[in-house]
Amino acid sequence: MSKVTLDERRFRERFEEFNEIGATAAGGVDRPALSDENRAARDLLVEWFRDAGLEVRIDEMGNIFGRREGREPDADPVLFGSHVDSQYNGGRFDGVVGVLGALEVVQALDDAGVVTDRPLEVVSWSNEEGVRFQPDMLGSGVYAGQFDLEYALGVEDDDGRTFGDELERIGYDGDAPCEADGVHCYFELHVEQGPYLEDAGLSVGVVEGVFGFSWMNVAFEGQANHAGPTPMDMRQDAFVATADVTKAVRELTATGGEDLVGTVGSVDVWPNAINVIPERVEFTVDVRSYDDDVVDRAVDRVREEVAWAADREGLEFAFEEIMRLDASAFDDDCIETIAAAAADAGYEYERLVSGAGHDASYLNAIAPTGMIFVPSVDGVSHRESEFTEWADVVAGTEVLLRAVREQATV
Ligand code: HGY
Ligand code: MN
Ligand code: MN
Repeated sequence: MSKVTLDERRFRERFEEFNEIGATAAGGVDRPALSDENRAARDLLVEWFRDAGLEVRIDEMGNIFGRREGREPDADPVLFGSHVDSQYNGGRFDGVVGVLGALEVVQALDDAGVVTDRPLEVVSWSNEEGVRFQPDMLGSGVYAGQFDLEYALGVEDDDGRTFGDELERIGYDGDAPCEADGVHCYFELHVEQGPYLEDAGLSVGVVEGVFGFSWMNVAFEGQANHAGPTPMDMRQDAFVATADVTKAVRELTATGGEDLVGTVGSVDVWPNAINVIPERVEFTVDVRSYDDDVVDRAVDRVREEVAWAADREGLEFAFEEIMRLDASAFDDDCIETIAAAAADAGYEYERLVSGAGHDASYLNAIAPTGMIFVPSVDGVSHRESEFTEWADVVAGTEVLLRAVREQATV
């Protein structure tokens, strides 16, 4: 194959400019899905897609596609990208590396005058993070037929604003149907968000699959009362039950399966006053494993622990599983394409499984899919100090370039 060279300076300057949008004082970004900051990021991305000569289309879920024609316009495209929405006060690399890396790949091909057989489509998926609108990976989930459009557009944030209204407000309620219509394969470059590649001293990871996971919403309803005169045996304290379940989730991960992880990440206490016994607590539980049976058993156990805790404290409770994603093993051909691309680019690599969810999980249900990881310094992510050495970002993008070219050759 003819030589194609990434323009590292252009790529780095773009990455820095892009992450000025929603930049936080602590060096992270705050660009939650469909926020004004997310709109500004989308606008800049569309401008760059168009400057790169890509034909831009926005679909009904606000997913942004940039298409580059190949010699065979009717051939199914190679699709590659990630997401640009962020956590609240999240990191600058999560998702962005995969979208801007994909853009750099198509521009480097242009610079080299290389036309692929298959069309190429770069994509930025809506609402991958799922922090403002649950569940996560909503844009890719509708595209892959895992959620229907009406359900997704009706999902509400904590302030009761629907996904559809917010998409319209920021001007990204696109006309293109949000449905897959022939994808040759999908690649996603992403930061590992864990410690393994850094510990192994490697720049590239070949991802073999993604954990399955469940997201649960729990509510305990007790009685507010005065923190002073109320005798301990007269209390119905919603937070004590919450603490019991939190402890049980931690203990469950020690026995429920060797790769099982569990997190109580979001907790709302009412009335949340220093001298009032908590009347109501709403919280979330996130459990994950590469073994679906382990996740199933963990969900059942959490449900039991909630009921037991409510009974002990004399509370009402509500338990709802709001998202369940089975573990996904990626396509062997895509995995080997990435491994060969890493070797061709001169990078040692390690095969690993992702504990983080990705849009690739849903794409894997409709097209051969593979992922490339680059290391996260100290294994940190979903935190403003998230960092990946630029040389590693470039390494991952070199691998993406080769993998895309290989699969785009008929
Ligand atoms: O939850 C996840 O793993 C992803 O960041 N949405
Ligand atoms: Mn991500
Ligand atoms: Mn994330």
